[in-house]
Amino acid sequence: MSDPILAGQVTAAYGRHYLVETADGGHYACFPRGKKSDVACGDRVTFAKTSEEQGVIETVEQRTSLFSRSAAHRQKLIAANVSQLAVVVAVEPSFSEELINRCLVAAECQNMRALILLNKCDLKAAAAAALERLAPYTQAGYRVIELAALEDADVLRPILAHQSTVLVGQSGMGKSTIINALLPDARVATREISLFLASGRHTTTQARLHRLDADSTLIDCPGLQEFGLHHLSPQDIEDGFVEFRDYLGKCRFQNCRHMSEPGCALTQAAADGGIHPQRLEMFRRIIRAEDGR
Ligand SMILES: Nc1nc2c(ncn2[C@@H]2O[C@H](COP(=O)(O)OP(=O)(O)O)[C@@H](O)[C@H]2O)c(=O)[nH]1
Ligand SMILES: [Mg+2]
Ligand SMILES: [Zn+2]
Repeated sequence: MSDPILAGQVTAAYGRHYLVETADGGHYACFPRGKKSDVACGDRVTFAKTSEEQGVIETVEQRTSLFSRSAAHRQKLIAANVSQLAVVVAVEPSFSEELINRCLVAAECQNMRALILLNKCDLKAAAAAALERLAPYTQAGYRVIELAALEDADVLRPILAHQSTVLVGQSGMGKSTIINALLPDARVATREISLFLASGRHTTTQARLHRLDADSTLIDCPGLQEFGLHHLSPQDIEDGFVEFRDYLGKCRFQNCRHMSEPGCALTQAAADGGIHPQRLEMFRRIIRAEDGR
């Protein structure tokens, strides 16, 4: 007799192992069939149940979104079926603005909502300066939420309600503190899952889906230092800077790359205040970096 086929959602990704949760609360350690692994945390899959606790992933359902980055010219899947990106930065230590911009572009290209969480606002002496650094994003229309997760993360609950959110950031910004504040049992659960999937090998999960309530989920992934966008075209990157959309198509040259061409509508908008000059500078930096591809 062939193995029964079950349906479920990937709630943890660890190398080529995935934890799949079924609607009745069952958990299975699953491998994808074949060598190629194109499954992400949050994916809805079908799998053949090969033993009491194991399965082989057969199909991945069509995704509503796929949040991903490139590394070493390979696309790395981070989270599937997410509606919202939350980028965590902190008052201290200093954060990378390039990383913020790259994450926002990746989210926009998947039609996700995006917002920025400024953590450690209890460090009052430095908080104002950190908030000031985020002015370009506020001007572009992104919400910036101030919080001190070590004290309280409840300010996030209404923002996370009815959404599937992926939480990203450099390490040290307070992602784990946020998860633990929202989900006190998360640390224990993550350790158990690592053991289950790795059969005792010492390592951490790549991404983990937490359920906040019946219709809100939060996908947590390890700290990111780099966020490659090789999988996107220059056109995608341009579209990923939302506030540029009002000006695109208005440059003197139809094929304007918005670098130093005369009559560039974006350059003009940055001079007039319609676009924050730092966002245009960041766009140019990303295009130059990714164009060497
Ligand atoms: N002052 C302050 N420190 C915090 C806050 N949130 C996290 N931290 C500290 O920042 C450090 C990194 O936090 P962690 O959650 O491990 O960051 P992660 O690497 O993003 O998971 C730890 O020492 C935390 O105690 C906060 O709201 N205020
Ligand atoms: Mg952490
Ligand atoms: Zn232009």
